Amino acid sequence: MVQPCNETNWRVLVKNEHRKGNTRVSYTREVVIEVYGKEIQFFGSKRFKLDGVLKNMPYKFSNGSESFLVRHWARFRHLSTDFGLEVGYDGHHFVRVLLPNTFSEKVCGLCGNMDTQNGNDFVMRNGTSTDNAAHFGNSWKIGDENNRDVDDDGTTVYLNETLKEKARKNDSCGMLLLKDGPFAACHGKLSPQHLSEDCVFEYVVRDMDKEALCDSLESYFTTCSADGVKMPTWRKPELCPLQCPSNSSYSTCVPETVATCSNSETKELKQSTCVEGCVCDPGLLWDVDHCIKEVECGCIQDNNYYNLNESYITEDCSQQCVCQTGGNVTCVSLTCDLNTNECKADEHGTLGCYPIGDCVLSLLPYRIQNPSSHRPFNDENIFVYLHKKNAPMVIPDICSHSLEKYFST
Ligand SMILES: [Ca+2]
Repeated sequence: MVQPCNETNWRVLVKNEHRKGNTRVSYTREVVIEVYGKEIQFFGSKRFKLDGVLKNMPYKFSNGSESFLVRHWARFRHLSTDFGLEVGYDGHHFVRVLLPNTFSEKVCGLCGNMDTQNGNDFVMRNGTSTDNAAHFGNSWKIGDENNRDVDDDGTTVYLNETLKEKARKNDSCGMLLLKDGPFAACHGKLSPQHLSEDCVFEYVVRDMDKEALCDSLESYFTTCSADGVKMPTWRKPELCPLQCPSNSSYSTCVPETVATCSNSETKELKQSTCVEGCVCDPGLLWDVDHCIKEVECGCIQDNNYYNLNESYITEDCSQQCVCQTGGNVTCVSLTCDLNTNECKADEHGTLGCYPIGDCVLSLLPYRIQNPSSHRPFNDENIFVYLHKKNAPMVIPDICSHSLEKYFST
């Protein structure tokens, strides 16, 4: 999505998916940020992954002058680095990347070159320009072979004219253009013309799903807010209401410095822009997605945040700890013999002590269901079979890796 053109020290990637059976629109389901040799993954969860390990927010990384902070900011999972890169993801569809002006013309990718000129952003990975959006997008595609290219046959999607007219009405996408509407204050900063047509397209293509309209209006509002534009609320009880948890209320401007359990961490942040979201009643602290009293705050240990009563294993698997009231942590020693075990995260990101080499090969005179873990061995009635040690032979606990790596051919 965004990366420096001539350096490889950081980049922002997105993974998209189709939803509700509609293959004409894609949504961002995951954002991956690579910085300082670390990989930060944001997805629908309230937690995030750091190098594959699930962690709570806030999380602070610090190594000499290199630092970044991962935390919740209103609806956003938010990353900010010491060099000014900021990435926000709402866990649903909206991603934003903010960079200081010093990066102007120095970034490449789907977001363009940040030189304030609109017409020159379709530069492909190989450095050549194109006017074909599919070619442009496909050139920046990475990852496995299953990520198929977008068709570039040049055909335009046919949209029903009656529905387009409906989508353009003042109570729908047309609201973006209203000179006396809720978004008017931003018109001078960011022209709504193009975005309102995108809104019409999205709304119709997504079968007049109200969520499509809300996504578009919300995107314009969020982008303008990031630019420092103050606007009245555009939400109404019948139009994209934002439900706030108990003891909190909706605000068009939740500041970056909102009070949380780890307030000391956020004090050093600059108070610049705001995002819409929920703010706690006086005296309460924002904790991920609800408001709590100070006594309900969790614990900060080695830059990690743990919720009250949360039990966890330390990063080296040497201790099992529990976070208790007042930020107190009590631990017991954990035996993880690293000669026969490894301290690692499983596929869900949960840290644990797992036996090394717990997979064994067996020769069996019969076939077991899972086709990926067995293969005929010379005599067709003998099968080679890869399974977990001590797993029952009837419904086997299959090893995740491929059988093929055990054979040289
Ligand atoms: Ca540009």
